Amino acid sequence: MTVRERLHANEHELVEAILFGVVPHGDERGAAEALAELAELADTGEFAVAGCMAQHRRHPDPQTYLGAGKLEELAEAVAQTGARVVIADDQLSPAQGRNIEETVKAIVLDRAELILHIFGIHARTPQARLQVELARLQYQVPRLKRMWTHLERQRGGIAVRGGAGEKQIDVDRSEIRARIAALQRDLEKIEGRKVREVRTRADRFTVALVGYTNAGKSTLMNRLTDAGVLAEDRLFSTLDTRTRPWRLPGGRVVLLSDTVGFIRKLPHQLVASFHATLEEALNADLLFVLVDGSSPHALQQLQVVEEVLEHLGAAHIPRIHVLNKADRISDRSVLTPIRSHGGVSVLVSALTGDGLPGLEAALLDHLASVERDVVLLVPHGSGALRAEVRRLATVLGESFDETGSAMTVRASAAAVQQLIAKGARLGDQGGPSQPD
Ligand SMILES: Nc1nc2c(ncn2[C@@H]2O[C@H](COP(=O)(O)OP(=O)(O)OP(=O)(O)O)[C@@H](O)[C@H]2O)c(=O)[nH]1
Ligand SMILES: [Mg+2]
Repeated sequence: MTVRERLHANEHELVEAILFGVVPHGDERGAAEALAELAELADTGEFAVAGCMAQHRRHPDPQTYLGAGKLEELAEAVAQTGARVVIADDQLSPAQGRNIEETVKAIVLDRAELILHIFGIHARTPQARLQVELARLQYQVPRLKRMWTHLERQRGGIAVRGGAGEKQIDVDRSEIRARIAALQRDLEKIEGRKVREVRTRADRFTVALVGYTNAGKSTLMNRLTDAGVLAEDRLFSTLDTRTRPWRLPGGRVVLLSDTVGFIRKLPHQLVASFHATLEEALNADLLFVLVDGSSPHALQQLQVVEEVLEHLGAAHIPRIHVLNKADRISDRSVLTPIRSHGGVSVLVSALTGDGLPGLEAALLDHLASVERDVVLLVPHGSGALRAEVRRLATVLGESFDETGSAMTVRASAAAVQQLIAKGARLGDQGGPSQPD
């Protein structure tokens, strides 16, 4: 049952929230885009949007984020609508948060806390749960406030610890620090296991699906493999990395990884604690950078994804741009700026399956450019080894003689080494060599 269903079952109304943000002068489109995305986040976080307010300024006010007049307007809107929550489009400093709360008399959340809240709702695996808890505590340490959870509305409480004495704050802070250390230890253990798991498949060509949240990564993963990953029209449905074999036409199997999506202004606490999850995917040999081609913000979203990839040290990994949701694009000329962004791009619909043969062909082309063709000799009676060759390499041809079979294959150096370790021998390009 989703949180929304659970709340409806409990007959709890959605909590009303007013959104606000600071945007540069003259950037009307930027303002509308920023607040539209924040509204989507608020919706995913189970809030009902009761109003939006953008202020054009060069920089947010260091003390109050909004200017004094705008802050009053926000307070009036809260009083008029009865909204219990206001949500800022940026991460607020602890002082900004406190000052707004005092004037506006509502619970103040910021973009980072809202995203952390959504991650909290969607975390399913033990690793994701620990990572979210770690990120939340790290966000909390300098603020010492109780964070928003969906239980909040049931208690009807205010998310701020009111009037905590200095002593209490010290106790809380040291408790939080101890919990952070414990979480880090637990996560290291899980990550150690994952690293070993990833190493065991180093000989397999791996493609990672990366992209803005809601671009359709999980839908494509489900189409291409039998992963059965949850895909839905909500932000951050996927919080962990899942890797599955993808069988290409011709029998070659590569691995496909689906992982957590990116977003503008991703809270740095989350990037830090999800580093291991992302790293697992970023060990890939090739990235499919998925873009929702039907979104009016496709180009900006692609730029955000590229920034995050660079930040994660993945700028060097070769990539193919996958422009998704082709079924929803009527005017394909809108894709020109994305296509001219560089590299190979393929238009697909993960929903209908349109364009997937083109994607497979682009992958095979890429494999042809990074792998080499060799002849592997496999003695008679080694059925398991032949099957392994088919899994790790693309078989281009095969001939037989009395010693065994000569398989002409296209494979990475790592895969060839692995196959030699398992008993294959390197032959001439011509065919089976004489036994020595
Ligand atoms: N029309 C259309 N909808 C699509 C297509 N691909 C995905 N979707 C829809 O887009 C929404 C998001 O899809 P997901 O696969 O969950 O997206 P994701 O990139 O995994 O998102 P997160 O895990 O939340 O980051 C779902 O409602 C999908 O049905 C497509 O090709 N066409
Ligand atoms: Mg997903």
